Amino acid sequence: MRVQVAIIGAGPAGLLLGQLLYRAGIDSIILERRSGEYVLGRIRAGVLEQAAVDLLDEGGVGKRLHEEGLVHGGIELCFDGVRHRIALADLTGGKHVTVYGQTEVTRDLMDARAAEGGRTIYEAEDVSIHDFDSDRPKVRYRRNGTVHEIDCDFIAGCDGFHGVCRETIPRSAVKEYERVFPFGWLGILADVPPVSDELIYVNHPRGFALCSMRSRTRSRYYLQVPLEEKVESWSDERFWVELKRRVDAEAARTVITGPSIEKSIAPLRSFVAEPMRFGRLLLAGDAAHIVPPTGAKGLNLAASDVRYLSRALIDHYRSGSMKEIDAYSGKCLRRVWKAVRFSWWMTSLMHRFPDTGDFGQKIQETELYYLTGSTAASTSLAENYVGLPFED
Ligand code: FAS
Ligand code: PHB
Repeated sequence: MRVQVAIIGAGPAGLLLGQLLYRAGIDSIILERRSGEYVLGRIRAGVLEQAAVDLLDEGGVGKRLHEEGLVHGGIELCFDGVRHRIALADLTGGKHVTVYGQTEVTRDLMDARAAEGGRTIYEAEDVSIHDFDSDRPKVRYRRNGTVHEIDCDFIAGCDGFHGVCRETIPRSAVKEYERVFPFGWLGILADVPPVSDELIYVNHPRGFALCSMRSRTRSRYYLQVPLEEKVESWSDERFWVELKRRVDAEAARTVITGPSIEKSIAPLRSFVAEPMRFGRLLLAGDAAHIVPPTGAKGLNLAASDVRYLSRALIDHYRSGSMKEIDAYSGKCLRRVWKAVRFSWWMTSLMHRFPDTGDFGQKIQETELYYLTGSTAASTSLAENYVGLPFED
Protein backbone atom coordinates (compact mmCIF):
# COMPACT_ATOMS: atom_id res chain seq x y z
CA MET A 1 0.00 0.00 0.00
CA ARG A 2 1.26 3.57 -0.69
CA VAL A 3 0.13 6.88 0.82
CA GLN A 4 1.56 10.39 0.78
CA VAL A 5 1.55 10.88 4.59
CA ALA A 6 1.35 8.13 7.23
CA ILE A 7 0.11 9.58 10.54
CA ILE A 8 0.80 7.64 13.74
CA GLY A 9 -1.80 8.37 16.43
CA ALA A 10 -5.47 9.42 16.33
CA GLY A 11 -5.37 11.97 19.10
CA PRO A 12 -6.06 15.65 18.38
CA ALA A 13 -2.72 16.15 16.60
CA GLY A 14 -3.07 13.20 14.23
CA LEU A 15 -6.74 13.74 13.48
CA LEU A 16 -6.37 17.50 12.94
CA LEU A 17 -3.38 16.97 10.65
CA GLY A 18 -5.30 14.35 8.66
CA GLN A 19 -8.24 16.74 8.30
CA LEU A 20 -6.15 19.68 7.09
CA LEU A 21 -4.26 17.47 4.61
CA TYR A 22 -7.53 16.04 3.31
CA ARG A 23 -8.87 19.55 2.70
CA ALA A 24 -5.72 20.23 0.65
CA GLY A 25 -6.13 17.03 -1.39
CA ILE A 26 -3.25 15.23 0.29
CA ASP A 27 -3.73 11.52 0.95
CA SER A 28 -3.06 10.20 4.46
CA ILE A 29 -3.70 7.16 6.64
CA ILE A 30 -3.89 7.24 10.44
CA LEU A 31 -2.70 4.28 12.52
CA GLU A 32 -4.06 4.22 16.08
CA ARG A 33 -3.24 1.50 18.55
CA ARG A 34 -6.41 1.92 20.62
CA SER A 35 -10.07 1.71 19.68
CA GLY A 36 -11.93 4.92 18.80
CA GLU A 37 -14.08 4.49 21.91
CA TYR A 38 -10.96 4.27 24.10
CA VAL A 39 -9.52 7.45 22.59
CA LEU A 40 -12.81 9.27 23.18
CA GLY A 41 -12.94 8.00 26.76
CA ARG A 42 -9.83 9.92 27.81
CA ILE A 43 -10.83 13.11 29.66
CA ARG A 44 -8.15 15.73 29.04
CA ALA A 45 -7.99 19.35 27.95
CA GLY A 46 -10.75 21.89 28.10
CA VAL A 47 -9.52 25.27 26.82
CA LEU A 48 -8.84 26.24 23.17
CA GLU A 49 -6.82 29.24 22.02
CA GLN A 50 -8.38 31.23 19.15
CA ALA A 51 -5.66 29.81 16.87
CA ALA A 52 -6.87 26.28 17.61
CA VAL A 53 -10.47 27.32 16.95
CA ASP A 54 -9.37 28.88 13.64
CA LEU A 55 -7.59 25.67 12.63
CA LEU A 56 -10.69 23.58 13.37
CA ASP A 57 -12.70 26.02 11.25
CA GLU A 58 -10.05 25.68 8.49
CA GLY A 59 -10.57 21.92 8.71
CA GLY A 60 -14.32 22.38 8.35
CA VAL A 61 -15.07 20.90 11.77
CA GLY A 62 -15.94 24.00 13.82
CA LYS A 63 -19.77 23.87 13.62
CA ARG A 64 -20.53 22.19 16.97
CA LEU A 65 -17.66 24.04 18.62
CA HIS A 66 -19.32 27.37 17.75
CA GLU A 67 -22.75 26.06 18.82
CA GLU A 68 -21.66 24.52 22.15
CA GLY A 69 -18.30 26.07 23.04
CA LEU A 70 -18.22 28.72 25.79
CA VAL A 71 -16.32 31.87 24.80
CA HIS A 72 -14.46 33.32 27.79
CA GLY A 73 -12.99 36.82 28.05
CA GLY A 74 -11.33 36.29 31.42
CA ILE A 75 -10.10 33.96 34.16
CA GLU A 76 -9.92 34.46 37.92
CA LEU A 77 -6.93 33.96 40.20
CA CYS A 78 -7.91 33.14 43.80
CA PHE A 79 -5.33 33.65 46.55
CA ASP A 80 -5.35 34.76 50.18
CA GLY A 81 -9.08 33.92 50.12
CA VAL A 82 -10.00 36.47 47.42
CA ARG A 83 -10.69 36.16 43.67
CA HIS A 84 -9.10 38.60 41.20
CA ARG A 85 -10.19 38.67 37.54
CA ILE A 86 -7.68 38.77 34.71
CA ALA A 87 -9.57 40.44 31.85
CA LEU A 88 -7.95 38.44 29.04
CA ALA A 89 -9.88 40.05 26.17
CA ASP A 90 -9.55 43.65 27.45
CA LEU A 91 -5.80 43.16 27.96
CA THR A 92 -5.12 41.58 24.54
CA GLY A 93 -7.18 43.72 22.18
CA GLY A 94 -10.18 41.38 22.22
CA LYS A 95 -8.67 37.87 22.21
CA HIS A 96 -10.75 35.17 23.90
CA VAL A 97 -10.41 31.48 24.72
CA THR A 98 -13.11 28.88 24.10
CA VAL A 99 -14.05 26.19 26.60
CA TYR A 100 -14.75 23.02 24.62
CA GLY A 101 -13.52 19.62 25.79
CA GLN A 102 -10.77 17.74 23.98
CA THR A 103 -13.12 14.77 23.84
CA GLU A 104 -15.53 16.84 21.72
CA VAL A 105 -12.72 18.12 19.47
CA THR A 106 -11.62 14.52 18.92
CA ARG A 107 -15.18 13.37 18.27
CA ASP A 108 -15.77 16.11 15.69
CA LEU A 109 -12.53 15.23 13.90
CA MET A 110 -13.26 11.49 13.95
CA ASP A 111 -16.77 12.05 12.58
CA ALA A 112 -15.49 14.31 9.79
CA ARG A 113 -12.78 11.83 8.77
CA ALA A 114 -15.26 8.95 8.70
CA ALA A 115 -17.77 10.98 6.68
CA GLU A 116 -15.06 11.95 4.16
CA GLY A 117 -13.88 8.35 3.82
CA GLY A 118 -10.52 9.04 5.43
CA ARG A 119 -8.61 5.89 6.37
CA THR A 120 -8.03 5.33 10.09
CA ILE A 121 -6.85 1.93 11.29
CA TYR A 122 -7.88 1.54 14.93
CA GLU A 123 -6.38 -1.16 17.16
CA ALA A 124 -3.31 -1.22 14.91
CA GLU A 125 -0.81 -3.39 16.78
CA ASP A 126 3.00 -3.24 16.84
CA VAL A 127 3.26 -0.13 14.69
CA SER A 128 6.86 0.38 13.58
CA ILE A 129 8.51 3.04 11.45
CA HIS A 130 11.41 2.47 9.03
CA ASP A 131 13.81 4.23 6.61
CA PHE A 132 12.66 7.70 7.64
CA ASP A 133 16.21 8.91 6.99
CA SER A 134 15.61 8.09 3.30
CA ASP A 135 13.09 9.49 0.81
CA ARG A 136 11.16 6.20 0.91
CA PRO A 137 10.02 5.72 4.53
CA LYS A 138 7.82 2.81 5.53
CA VAL A 139 5.40 1.96 8.31
CA ARG A 140 4.41 -1.54 9.41
CA TYR A 141 1.58 -2.67 11.68
CA ARG A 142 -0.29 -5.83 12.60
CA ARG A 143 -4.09 -6.17 12.55
CA ASN A 144 -5.99 -9.40 13.21
CA GLY A 145 -2.76 -11.36 12.91
CA THR A 146 -1.77 -9.95 9.50
CA VAL A 147 1.27 -7.68 9.08
CA HIS A 148 0.75 -4.74 6.72
CA GLU A 149 3.38 -2.45 5.18
CA ILE A 150 2.76 1.12 3.99
CA ASP A 151 5.13 3.03 1.71
CA CYS A 152 4.86 6.79 2.16
CA ASP A 153 6.58 10.12 1.51
CA PHE A 154 6.42 11.34 5.14
CA ILE A 155 5.63 9.94 8.59
CA ALA A 156 3.89 12.25 11.09
CA GLY A 157 4.66 11.12 14.63
CA CYS A 158 1.49 12.18 16.45
CA ASP A 159 1.58 9.26 18.90
CA GLY A 160 1.89 11.11 22.18
CA PHE A 161 4.44 10.97 25.00
CA HIS A 162 4.46 7.17 25.20
CA GLY A 163 4.42 6.60 21.46
CA VAL A 164 6.77 4.64 19.22
CA CYS A 165 8.02 7.41 16.92
CA ARG A 166 10.27 9.42 19.23
CA GLU A 167 11.53 6.16 20.76
CA THR A 168 12.64 4.91 17.33
CA ILE A 169 14.93 7.87 16.71
CA PRO A 170 18.60 7.12 17.49
CA ARG A 171 19.33 8.45 21.00
CA SER A 172 22.34 10.38 19.72
CA ALA A 173 20.05 12.38 17.42
CA VAL A 174 17.68 13.65 20.15
CA LYS A 175 18.26 16.11 22.99
CA GLU A 176 15.62 15.78 25.72
CA TYR A 177 14.80 18.36 28.39
CA GLU A 178 12.61 17.36 31.33
CA ARG A 179 11.35 18.58 34.68
CA VAL A 180 9.01 16.36 36.70
CA PHE A 181 6.86 18.20 39.25
CA PRO A 182 6.58 16.71 42.78
CA PHE A 183 2.76 16.51 42.65
CA GLY A 184 -0.16 15.54 40.41
CA TRP A 185 -3.64 16.76 39.57
CA LEU A 186 -6.66 14.84 40.81
CA GLY A 187 -9.42 15.66 38.32
CA ILE A 188 -13.16 15.08 38.67
CA LEU A 189 -15.88 15.42 36.03
CA ALA A 190 -19.46 15.88 37.29
CA ASP A 191 -22.79 16.78 35.74
CA VAL A 192 -23.31 19.82 37.94
CA PRO A 193 -23.38 23.51 36.93
CA PRO A 194 -20.02 25.27 37.21
CA VAL A 195 -19.43 27.34 40.35
CA SER A 196 -18.54 30.41 38.26
CA ASP A 197 -18.93 31.70 34.70
CA GLU A 198 -15.16 31.66 34.18
CA LEU A 199 -12.27 29.44 35.29
CA ILE A 200 -10.88 29.94 38.79
CA TYR A 201 -7.17 29.09 39.42
CA VAL A 202 -6.56 28.80 43.18
CA ASN A 203 -3.30 29.25 45.11
CA HIS A 204 -3.83 27.92 48.66
CA PRO A 205 -1.43 26.77 51.42
CA ARG A 206 -3.13 23.34 51.21
CA GLY A 207 -2.40 23.20 47.49
CA PHE A 208 -3.58 24.29 44.05
CA ALA A 209 -7.16 23.91 42.85
CA LEU A 210 -8.87 24.68 39.54
CA CYS A 211 -12.57 25.22 38.90
CA SER A 212 -13.26 24.56 35.22
CA MET A 213 -16.12 23.30 33.11
CA ARG A 214 -17.20 21.53 29.89
CA SER A 215 -20.61 23.23 29.52
CA ARG A 216 -23.15 25.12 31.67
CA THR A 217 -24.25 21.77 33.12
CA ARG A 218 -20.96 19.84 33.33
CA SER A 219 -18.04 20.85 35.55
CA ARG A 220 -14.40 19.87 35.73
CA TYR A 221 -12.47 20.40 38.98
CA TYR A 222 -8.86 19.66 39.91
CA LEU A 223 -6.94 19.43 43.17
CA GLN A 224 -3.16 19.29 43.55
CA VAL A 225 -2.31 16.01 45.30
CA PRO A 226 0.99 14.35 46.32
CA LEU A 227 2.59 12.20 43.60
CA GLU A 228 2.11 9.01 45.60
CA GLU A 229 -1.64 9.65 45.99
CA LYS A 230 -4.04 6.98 44.72
CA VAL A 231 -7.39 7.92 43.15
CA GLU A 232 -9.02 5.06 45.11
CA SER A 233 -8.39 6.94 48.35
CA TRP A 234 -10.45 9.90 47.14
CA SER A 235 -14.18 9.47 47.56
CA ASP A 236 -16.36 12.11 45.91
CA GLU A 237 -17.20 13.41 49.38
CA ARG A 238 -13.53 13.79 50.29
CA PHE A 239 -12.90 15.63 47.02
CA TRP A 240 -15.71 18.15 47.54
CA VAL A 241 -14.73 18.80 51.18
CA GLU A 242 -11.12 19.51 50.14
CA LEU A 243 -12.16 21.70 47.21
CA LYS A 244 -14.29 23.83 49.57
CA ARG A 245 -11.28 24.25 51.88
CA ARG A 246 -9.17 25.68 49.06
CA VAL A 247 -11.56 27.95 47.13
CA ASP A 248 -12.77 31.35 48.42
CA ALA A 249 -15.73 31.55 50.87
CA GLU A 250 -18.32 32.45 48.23
CA ALA A 251 -17.31 29.57 45.96
CA ALA A 252 -17.27 27.20 48.94
CA ARG A 253 -20.81 28.30 49.79
CA THR A 254 -22.23 28.14 46.27
CA VAL A 255 -20.41 25.21 44.63
CA ILE A 256 -22.89 22.54 43.52
CA THR A 257 -21.54 19.07 44.20
CA GLY A 258 -22.63 15.75 42.77
CA PRO A 259 -21.44 12.26 41.80
CA SER A 260 -18.29 12.03 39.67
CA ILE A 261 -18.61 10.56 36.18
CA GLU A 262 -14.83 10.46 35.84
CA LYS A 263 -12.03 10.77 38.38
CA SER A 264 -8.30 10.39 37.70
CA ILE A 265 -4.85 11.59 38.71
CA ALA A 266 -2.46 13.02 36.08
CA PRO A 267 1.25 13.52 36.77
CA LEU A 268 2.77 16.89 35.84
CA ARG A 269 5.92 17.27 33.83
CA SER A 270 7.63 19.62 31.39
CA PHE A 271 9.34 17.81 28.53
CA VAL A 272 10.78 18.84 25.17
CA ALA A 273 12.56 16.69 22.58
CA GLU A 274 14.75 18.51 20.07
CA PRO A 275 14.71 18.60 17.09
CA MET A 276 11.17 17.63 16.02
CA ARG A 277 12.18 16.46 12.53
CA PHE A 278 14.37 13.51 11.53
CA GLY A 279 14.55 13.15 7.75
CA ARG A 280 11.03 12.23 6.64
CA LEU A 281 9.74 11.75 10.22
CA LEU A 282 8.12 14.82 11.77
CA LEU A 283 6.95 14.82 15.40
CA ALA A 284 3.92 16.85 16.51
CA GLY A 285 2.09 17.32 19.82
CA ASP A 286 2.78 15.29 22.93
CA ALA A 287 5.14 13.05 20.93
CA ALA A 288 7.60 15.96 21.09
CA HIS A 289 6.65 17.94 24.20
CA ILE A 290 4.62 17.86 27.40
CA VAL A 291 3.56 20.80 29.58
CA PRO A 292 1.88 20.86 33.01
CA PRO A 293 -1.81 21.66 32.30
CA THR A 294 -1.76 24.80 34.47
CA GLY A 295 -1.43 27.07 31.43
CA ALA A 296 -3.95 25.10 29.32
CA LYS A 297 -1.28 24.66 26.62
CA GLY A 298 -1.04 20.91 25.90
CA LEU A 299 -3.77 20.58 23.34
CA ASN A 300 -3.09 24.07 21.98
CA LEU A 301 0.58 23.25 21.36
CA ALA A 302 -0.49 20.13 19.46
CA ALA A 303 -2.65 22.39 17.28
CA SER A 304 0.26 24.83 16.93
CA ASP A 305 2.58 22.11 15.62
CA VAL A 306 -0.11 20.86 13.24
CA ARG A 307 -0.59 24.39 11.91
CA TYR A 308 3.09 24.52 10.95
CA LEU A 309 3.25 20.90 9.76
CA SER A 310 0.15 21.02 7.56
CA ARG A 311 1.39 24.22 5.89
CA ALA A 312 4.86 22.71 5.33
CA LEU A 313 3.47 19.53 3.76
CA ILE A 314 0.97 21.45 1.60
CA ASP A 315 3.77 23.75 0.41
CA HIS A 316 5.92 20.71 -0.43
CA TYR A 317 3.23 18.98 -2.47
CA ARG A 318 2.33 22.19 -4.28
CA SER A 319 5.85 23.45 -5.02
CA GLY A 320 8.11 20.42 -4.64
CA SER A 321 10.20 22.48 -2.24
CA MET A 322 11.49 21.12 1.08
CA LYS A 323 12.05 24.66 2.42
CA GLU A 324 9.11 24.67 4.86
CA ILE A 325 9.78 21.06 5.89
CA ASP A 326 13.36 22.11 6.70
CA ALA A 327 12.06 25.06 8.75
CA TYR A 328 9.41 23.03 10.61
CA SER A 329 11.27 22.01 13.74
CA GLY A 330 12.78 25.44 14.43
CA LYS A 331 9.47 27.25 13.99
CA CYS A 332 7.65 24.79 16.29
CA LEU A 333 10.27 24.80 19.01
CA ARG A 334 10.45 28.61 19.26
CA ARG A 335 6.72 28.64 20.07
CA VAL A 336 6.84 25.42 22.13
CA TRP A 337 9.51 26.78 24.49
CA LYS A 338 7.51 29.97 25.11
CA ALA A 339 4.51 27.82 26.12
CA VAL A 340 6.75 25.54 28.21
CA ARG A 341 8.10 28.61 30.02
CA PHE A 342 4.62 30.03 30.64
CA SER A 343 3.27 26.69 31.88
CA TRP A 344 6.29 26.23 34.18
CA TRP A 345 5.93 29.81 35.48
CA MET A 346 2.19 29.48 36.17
CA THR A 347 2.69 26.07 37.82
CA SER A 348 5.48 27.45 40.02
CA LEU A 349 3.30 30.41 41.03
CA MET A 350 0.12 28.51 41.82
CA HIS A 351 1.25 25.26 43.46
CA ARG A 352 2.57 24.31 46.89
CA PHE A 353 6.04 22.72 46.61
CA PRO A 354 7.71 20.64 49.34
CA ASP A 355 10.06 23.56 50.08
CA THR A 356 7.51 26.40 49.70
CA GLY A 357 7.00 26.93 53.45
CA ASP A 358 5.52 30.07 55.01
CA PHE A 359 8.08 32.37 53.40
CA GLY A 360 7.50 30.83 49.97
CA GLN A 361 3.73 31.14 50.41
CA LYS A 362 4.10 34.87 51.19
CA ILE A 363 6.33 35.34 48.14
CA GLN A 364 3.76 33.58 45.90
CA GLU A 365 0.91 35.68 47.33
CA THR A 366 2.97 38.86 46.99
CA GLU A 367 3.72 38.03 43.34
CA LEU A 368 0.01 37.41 42.80
CA TYR A 369 -0.91 40.74 44.43
CA TYR A 370 1.62 42.46 42.19
CA LEU A 371 0.41 40.54 39.11
CA THR A 372 -3.28 41.35 39.62
CA GLY A 373 -2.50 44.98 40.51
CA SER A 374 -0.25 45.70 37.51
CA THR A 375 -1.65 46.16 34.01
CA ALA A 376 1.75 45.31 32.57
CA ALA A 377 2.05 42.08 34.55
CA SER A 378 -1.56 41.05 33.90
CA THR A 379 -1.09 41.74 30.19
CA SER A 380 1.91 39.44 30.13
CA LEU A 381 -0.15 36.61 31.65
CA ALA A 382 -3.09 37.37 29.36
CA GLU A 383 -1.12 37.37 26.10
CA ASN A 384 0.44 34.02 26.96
CA TYR A 385 -2.84 32.49 28.09
CA VAL A 386 -4.78 33.45 24.92
CA GLY A 387 -1.83 32.30 22.76
CA LEU A 388 1.24 34.05 21.38
CA PRO A 389 1.56 34.93 17.69
CA PHE A 390 2.89 32.51 15.04
CA GLU A 391 5.89 32.96 12.76
CA ASP A 392 5.05 33.08 9.04
P1 FAS B 1 -2.37 12.21 22.45
O1 FAS B 1 -1.60 11.52 23.51
O2 FAS B 1 -3.68 12.83 22.77
O3 FAS B 1 -2.65 11.19 21.24
C1 FAS B 1 -1.66 10.27 20.83
C2 FAS B 1 -2.38 9.06 20.25
O4 FAS B 1 -1.40 8.14 19.74
C3 FAS B 1 -3.19 8.30 21.30
O5 FAS B 1 -4.50 8.10 20.85
C4 FAS B 1 -2.44 6.99 21.46
O6 FAS B 1 -3.29 5.91 21.72
C5 FAS B 1 -1.76 6.83 20.10
N1 FAS B 1 -0.56 6.01 20.15
C6 FAS B 1 0.40 5.97 21.10
N2 FAS B 1 1.35 5.08 20.78
C7 FAS B 1 0.98 4.52 19.58
C8 FAS B 1 1.55 3.54 18.73
N3 FAS B 1 2.69 2.92 19.05
N4 FAS B 1 0.90 3.22 17.58
C9 FAS B 1 -0.26 3.85 17.25
N5 FAS B 1 -0.85 4.79 18.02
C10 FAS B 1 -0.23 5.12 19.17
N6 FAS B 1 -3.82 19.51 28.13
C11 FAS B 1 -4.48 20.65 28.43
O7 FAS B 1 -4.34 21.63 27.70
N7 FAS B 1 -5.29 20.71 29.55
C12 FAS B 1 -5.49 19.61 30.36
O8 FAS B 1 -6.21 19.68 31.33
C13 FAS B 1 -4.84 18.41 30.07
N8 FAS B 1 -5.02 17.29 30.84
C14 FAS B 1 -4.34 16.14 30.52
C15 FAS B 1 -4.50 14.96 31.30
C16 FAS B 1 -3.78 13.79 30.97
C17 FAS B 1 -3.96 12.54 31.81
C18 FAS B 1 -2.91 13.77 29.88
C19 FAS B 1 -2.12 12.53 29.52
C20 FAS B 1 -2.76 14.92 29.10
C21 FAS B 1 -3.49 16.11 29.40
N9 FAS B 1 -3.36 17.28 28.65
C22 FAS B 1 -4.01 18.42 28.93
C23 FAS B 1 -2.53 17.30 27.51
C24 FAS B 1 -3.29 16.64 26.37
O9 FAS B 1 -4.48 17.34 26.16
C25 FAS B 1 -2.37 16.61 25.19
O10 FAS B 1 -1.68 17.83 25.03
C26 FAS B 1 -3.07 16.25 23.92
O11 FAS B 1 -3.75 15.05 24.11
C27 FAS B 1 -2.00 16.17 22.84
O12 FAS B 1 -2.57 15.55 21.75
P2 FAS B 1 -1.69 14.52 20.86
O13 FAS B 1 -0.37 15.14 20.61
O14 FAS B 1 -2.58 14.13 19.74
O15 FAS B 1 -1.37 13.29 21.83
C1 PHB C 1 -9.77 21.69 31.95
O1 PHB C 1 -10.92 22.18 31.89
O2 PHB C 1 -9.56 20.47 31.85
C2 PHB C 1 -8.59 22.61 32.14
C3 PHB C 1 -8.76 23.97 31.97
C4 PHB C 1 -7.67 24.82 32.14
C5 PHB C 1 -6.45 24.29 32.48
C6 PHB C 1 -6.28 22.91 32.64
C7 PHB C 1 -7.36 22.07 32.47
O3 PHB C 1 -5.38 25.12 32.67
